[in-house]
Amino acid sequence: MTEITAPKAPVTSDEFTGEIREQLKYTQGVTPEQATAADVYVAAAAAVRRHLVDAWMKTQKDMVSGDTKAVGYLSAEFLMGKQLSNALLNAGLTEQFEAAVKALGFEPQQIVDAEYEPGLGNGGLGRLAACYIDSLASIGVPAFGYGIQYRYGIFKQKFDDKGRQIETPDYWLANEEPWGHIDYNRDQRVSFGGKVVEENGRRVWKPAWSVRAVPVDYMVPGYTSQRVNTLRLWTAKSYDEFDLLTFNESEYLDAVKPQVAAENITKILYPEDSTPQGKALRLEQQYFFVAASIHDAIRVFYPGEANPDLTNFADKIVFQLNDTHPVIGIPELMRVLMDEHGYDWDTAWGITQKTFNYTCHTLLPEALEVWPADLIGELLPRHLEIIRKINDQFVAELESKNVAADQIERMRIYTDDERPSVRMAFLASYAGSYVNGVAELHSELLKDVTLKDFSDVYPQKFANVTNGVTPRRFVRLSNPRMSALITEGLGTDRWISDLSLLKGLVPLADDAEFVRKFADVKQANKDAFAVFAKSHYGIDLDSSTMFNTMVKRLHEYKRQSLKILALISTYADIKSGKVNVDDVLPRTVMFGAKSAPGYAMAKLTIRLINNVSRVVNNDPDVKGKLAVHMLPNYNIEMAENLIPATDLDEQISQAGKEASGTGNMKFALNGALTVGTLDGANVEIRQLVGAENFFLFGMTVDEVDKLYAEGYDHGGSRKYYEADPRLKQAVDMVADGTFSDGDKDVYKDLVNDWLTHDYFMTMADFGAYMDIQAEIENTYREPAKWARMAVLNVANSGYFSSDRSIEDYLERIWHTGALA
Ligand code: NTF
Repeated sequence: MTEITAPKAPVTSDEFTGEIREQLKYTQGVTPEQATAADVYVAAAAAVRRHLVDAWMKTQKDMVSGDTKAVGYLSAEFLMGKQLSNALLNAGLTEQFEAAVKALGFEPQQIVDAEYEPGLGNGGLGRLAACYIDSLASIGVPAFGYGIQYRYGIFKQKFDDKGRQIETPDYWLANEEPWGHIDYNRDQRVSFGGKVVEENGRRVWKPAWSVRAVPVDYMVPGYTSQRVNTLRLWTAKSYDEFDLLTFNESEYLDAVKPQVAAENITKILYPEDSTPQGKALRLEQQYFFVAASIHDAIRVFYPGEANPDLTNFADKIVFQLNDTHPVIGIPELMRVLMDEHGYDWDTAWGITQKTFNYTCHTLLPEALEVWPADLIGELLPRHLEIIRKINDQFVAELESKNVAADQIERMRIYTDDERPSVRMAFLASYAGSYVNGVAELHSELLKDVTLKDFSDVYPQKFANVTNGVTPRRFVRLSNPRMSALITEGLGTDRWISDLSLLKGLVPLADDAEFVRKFADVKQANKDAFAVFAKSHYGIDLDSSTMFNTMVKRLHEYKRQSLKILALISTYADIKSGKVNVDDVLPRTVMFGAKSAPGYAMAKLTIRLINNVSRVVNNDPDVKGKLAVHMLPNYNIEMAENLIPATDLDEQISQAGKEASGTGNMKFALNGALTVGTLDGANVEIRQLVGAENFFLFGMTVDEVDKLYAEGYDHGGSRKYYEADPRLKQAVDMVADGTFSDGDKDVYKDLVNDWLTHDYFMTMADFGAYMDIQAEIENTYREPAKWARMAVLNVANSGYFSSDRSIEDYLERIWHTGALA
């Protein structure tokens, strides 16, 4: 008997059909005969939402009246993905939905496809936030996700006829969006600019302009927890205040200008990943959503109180700062407590310190935000004063601890040089209670390198929480075939809410029948992806070949160029007859990657991949052996389809650069094997799945450091190029125009970088990478062995559930738990 714990349907299929019909008629005003798939999608979304409302209201009530501290997850990005299937799963209505839409004359997939994916994030950081609010709700922790409802999400990616990335706007709100509920009655005023004056011995901020922050609420249903939390995304609206003077002069368009400017604040998601742009509008966005959220939390937790006692604020809610983007919330809470509620500095400081914690998501120094002080001063003059005072207090504290003068200088939050600036990561590290990294290696490197000065002085603040991914979306929903097999193998579906139960699959790795079924599932997923790729991208995939995938943002440190050079080398070997074409393991290599629009080297790499793809795929000599595809517009939907269909996943960043990675976890959980370096969470994945079930290659962090010390990035790479004929040939082919119709100029910046700087050591790791590929091919030639390894990857990856990550946050950082 298989134990089924999945949510039970609250209504029958007929009843749910009736509810959808009602929505069609009374909300949308269409008859079932008139209804399109888009109509049915909106109606189904509204119908499932109704089933979540009671739990949503109860959760809010219990959160405010109970004594369980809530979590406010402050994040500039929430990369949610489509909502319908997840809402149906958690409401227990999946089968009823399928029956209902069939009764209305549609296929379920048509309705799911009618939803437009919201892309309110760049990559891992935003997707992690989405996984975390799913887990908070599923564990039953009262929580708010607080962020921004951008009107334009991450750009849509296309390629032109030369293979270059073209960005087009993502106007995701062009059609009805049934999930977000805009609540004009819970708005907040957010002000900017102006000056600070002295009034009765107090500093008083006289802002120059204000924006109306209006919340758009999304339900975040927990899986089997009966809890529904809130994702509150703020949108900027102008106040209805015309500049009458101008208006009287009948300069109507001038009079509405400030209004238009106000609404620009939440217009667009900045498309840089890991390398923030210090633009004023970005600081406006950050302050806008954080200020609105802090005021909102006070409104929620002290309802109707004109003079609330905020000394217990940190017992009501703890704010997690998702990277540096929301760090301006620290001086904002200080300001609110002092200027709006009359607390003295020390009281305000005590509350603020207890309220905030900071998660760092990077190791790249350039990704730690630093704002010019004059920009902050112009936009938020009172905040700059507070930041400077925090800095003074900090410096005094360091002096009292006898920290050396040069170390204090390095640690300053406010740099007192000719162009003073504010280091947001340092502000967060000093002002918050905890600082955490996102994988064990990353947290160690934060302590030893990136934030070493801080960990030396405040060692007790530093913690690790290894990232995780939600098993609902990234296993149960994205891989139904494997999910059914897991449930069959374990005799229960409880693994969906307790992923550690996957361990129970370990013995089944030696059960030939189970392993065969597992391999069949993978094959079925590959076949399904081939159909998906044909309909979405118009490409033909041969699902009898190995599916080898590299999907993530395009960044030099992630080293897509290492993969493409290896491919070129293999291609050249087949062409030259150096390897017998019959000995080549047939492979389909798929890339998916967006580049920041202004990141020239990344864009050039995309162009190269597209052109290698063009040359290889059109060459009859390698047909059936090697195919390369750059799939356009990598997004959550593609991930959900491609990851379950992948045999081999690439996690080949230079050691010491990828903070964690979360794609790596999704692949392991879906039975792909990983080829990877000892970087980020790869280290923990390998430990857990077993070194024998992971294809490790490349230099370690220490070896990388040693090479830098030897001056590698000042000409050291050339030696590797000269010494390895395979590498030399691959680089030469890029240089000689093989992938640019003979034009030697196209890739010269890439080639030049490889041979002179190669900061991320692609050349130095190339040999090891080629060697491991040979081992991978030998293993893949033994299907039963490969499938067994894949089963063991799944069985031992339960640790990478975001439920476990949230439990770690609760225990190590937030010190709170689920509602009773
Ligand atoms: C990213 N950081 C890291 O690059 C990934 O390794 C990590 O898995 C995710 O965060 C989630 O923790 C960023 O995107 C940023 F912006 F912080 F650089």
